[in-house]
Amino acid sequence: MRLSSLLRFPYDFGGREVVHWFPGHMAKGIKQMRAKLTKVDCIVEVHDARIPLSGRNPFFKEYLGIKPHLLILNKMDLADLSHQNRITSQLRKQEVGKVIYTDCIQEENIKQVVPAIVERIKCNPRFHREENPEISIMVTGIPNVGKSSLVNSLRRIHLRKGKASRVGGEPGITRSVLYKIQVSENPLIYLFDTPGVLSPHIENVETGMKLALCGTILDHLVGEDIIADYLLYTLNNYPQHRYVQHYELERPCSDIETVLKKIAQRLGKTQKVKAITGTGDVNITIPNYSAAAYDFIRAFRKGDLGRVALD
Ligand SMILES: Nc1nc2c(ncn2[C@@H]2O[C@H](COP(=O)(O)OP(=O)(O)O)[C@@H](O)[C@H]2O)c(=O)[nH]1
Ligand SMILES: [Mg+2]
Repeated sequence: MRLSSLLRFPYDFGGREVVHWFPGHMAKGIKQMRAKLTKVDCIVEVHDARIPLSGRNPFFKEYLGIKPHLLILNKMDLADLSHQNRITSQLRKQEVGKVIYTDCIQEENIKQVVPAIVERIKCNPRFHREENPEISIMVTGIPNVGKSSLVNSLRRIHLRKGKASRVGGEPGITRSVLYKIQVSENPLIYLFDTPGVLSPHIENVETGMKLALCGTILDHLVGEDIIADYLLYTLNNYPQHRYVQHYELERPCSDIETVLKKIAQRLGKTQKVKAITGTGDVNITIPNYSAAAYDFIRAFRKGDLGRVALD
C-alpha cells in the first residue's frame, strides 16, 4: 500500500466545538492559583514532552519575566525528542528560559531540577531578597502531565538525604498547600507538597485533540471513538507504524473502523447482539468497538505504540 493513500489531510474535525471540553470548575482553579503563586519564588511548570507547545496555560505569561520559571517537559520516555532544537527555539520566543526533559517513572533527570531552580533564581535580576532567604517553589501545570509524580520524585530524592524534612502549618497558607518539603539546604528551598492544577489552553480543535491524546482532557468530554480516530490519523501521518506490529495487523490502515475491528478480534473483545430478521431473532457476534478504542488509546498512552512528537 502506498503511504499517500494512508494520509487523510487535513483531518476533518467535523465542526466540533472546543467549549464543550472545558470543565467549568477549572476556571475557578486559576483564581486560587493566582493567590498561591504570589507566595511562590519560582514556578516549576510541568508539561507533556509530546506536546511542548500545545495546551500550556497562558496564565503564566504575566509571571514570566517577573518570577523565575522553569519548564519541565515530562514523559520524555513517550516523546520523540529529535525535534528538541526547534522546540527549544520556539519556547525561547515564548520567554521560556530553561527547559528540562524528565521521566518521573524511571526518575530520569530529576536530579537536575533543584540545581536548575537555584540557577533560575540566581540569574533573575528582579529577584532581590535579603541574605539567606527561604525560597518556596510550586509545581504547576495542566492535568495528568506528571505534577504529582514530580513532587513524589523530588520528595523521594530529597527526603532520603535525612536532613530534609517535611514542614507545614504556616499561617496564611491555605490547607491545600499546607505542607512543604525541604528540597535544598543552601539556598534553603521548600517545595509545596500540593501541585497547582491549571486548565489547558485549547486554542483550536486540533490542540484539543492533541491534549486529549495525551490524556489531559477527560476522555468522555471528547469521545473515545473520536480520540481513537485522531490517534490513527496521527500515527499514520507521523508516520509511526508500531501499532501494526503491536496488534499484529497486516499493514498500516487509515480506516479506524477496520483497525478497531481487528483490534477487537485480536483482543477477543466481541459482543453478542440480537438482530431481528424476517425469519425471527438471531444472535450475532460483533466487534466491541469501544473496548478496542479504549485499548488503542491506552496502549498509545503507555508508549506501546511508539514515541511521537505531536507539535
Ligand atoms: N510514561 C510516563 N508516565 C508518567 C510520567 N510521569 C507521570 N506519568 C504517569 O502519568 C499519569 C499522571 O501522573 P500524575 O503525576 O498523577 O499527573 P498530575 O495530574 O499532573 O499530577 C500517571 O499515570 C503517571 O504514572 C513519565 O515521566 N513517563
Ligand atoms: Mg496530581
